[in-house]
Amino acid sequence: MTNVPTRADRFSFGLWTVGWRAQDPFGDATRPALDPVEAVHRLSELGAYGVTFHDDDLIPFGTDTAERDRLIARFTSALDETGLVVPMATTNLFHHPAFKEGGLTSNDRGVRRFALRKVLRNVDLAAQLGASTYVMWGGREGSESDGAKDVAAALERYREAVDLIAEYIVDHDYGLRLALEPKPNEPRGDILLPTVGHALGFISTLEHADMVGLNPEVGHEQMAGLNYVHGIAQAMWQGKLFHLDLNGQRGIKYDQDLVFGHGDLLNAFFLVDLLENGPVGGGPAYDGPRHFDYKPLRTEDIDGVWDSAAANMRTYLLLKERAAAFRADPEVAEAMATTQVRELARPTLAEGEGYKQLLADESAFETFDADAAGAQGYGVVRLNQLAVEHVLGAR
Ligand code: ASC
Ligand code: MN
Ligand code: MN
Ligand code: MN
Repeated sequence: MTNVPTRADRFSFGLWTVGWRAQDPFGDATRPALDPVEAVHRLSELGAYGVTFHDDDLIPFGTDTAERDRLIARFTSALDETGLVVPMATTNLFHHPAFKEGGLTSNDRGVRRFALRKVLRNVDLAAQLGASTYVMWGGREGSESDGAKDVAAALERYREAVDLIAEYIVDHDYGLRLALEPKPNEPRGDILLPTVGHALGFISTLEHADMVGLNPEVGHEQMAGLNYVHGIAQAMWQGKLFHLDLNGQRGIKYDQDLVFGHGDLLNAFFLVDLLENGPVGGGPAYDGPRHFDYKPLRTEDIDGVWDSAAANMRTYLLLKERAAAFRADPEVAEAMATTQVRELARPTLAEGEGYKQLLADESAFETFDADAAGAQGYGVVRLNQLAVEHVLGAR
């Protein structure tokens, strides 16, 4: 059977995804705790190549050093036994009550210093386990009242923190890159760096901007009503798509963390097409891990957890196959020609042309037939319908 995941597909999962016990604000956990060692073995059997973690997923908050070493050792053994790798790690700066007013941008300076130390400690572990990306998701960096948070000062502290972590990585020659993960809200009423665009703007202010990029999550952009494919396309264009969190979300509501493709399926199709095949006008495809950050539904037992993990990968591979068929379809090529989508890759100015030549070109303005341009059809609906039909397996 095709569409069976292999290591070459580079699928990875957070320990916190399959390990989520499904506690929510209205009810208790519905599943028992999952041993990270078992998660590694099961993910490996399902065809994943990597596993990622928050420090606290692997080493519960407050664990003493001897026990910490033991937990790391048995996790490392599981990695060795299965061949699974750790492409990415991150810090939990959101669970403990100490972080209720923020981590790296808490109003309390002691909390900020503690948060920094917690990050640096886990950066050491990430490097030790061979990770190449370190994610920073600031779930508690934000506020509920505009009176109780000085956003400019908070961004200064955020910048100070990211600069320090980057400097630490450079000094230790860890080869890690930092990836900021935007989210508009939840758990805070409003979170700092709420979207891909905000985060890109922030990165441009950093001392080590070259080693800081993004980890955009499907649902997080969609919670802000934004088009994830557009965000990813811009991140790729700016060389900032260091990593990504694949999942599903249905509209502007709480963070659903559904299985990939179980939200906006057509957007997921165009996403996989972009990641796998690159922009239609040319340019590189995405070459990082295909990482899932989803939560198995609260209705599921442990079998349902593994079914949902497999569903993420299978859906991705099916969409990859559909995207390849879409790109190879002569009727799609014809429809694309009508939309002129590939014509956009051609520079607006000719080689060596400047505004003087543009002003001298009467065909650009004086004799340009704007009415004819306004009357032409682009055939976008036909192209989109062909995409729908490929997704539905009708072509
Ligand atoms: C992360 C990350 C998230 C959150 C969330 C925690 O590291 O990428 O989206 O933490 O999954 O529940
Ligand atoms: Mn999410
Ligand atoms: Mn995420
Ligand atoms: Mn999440």
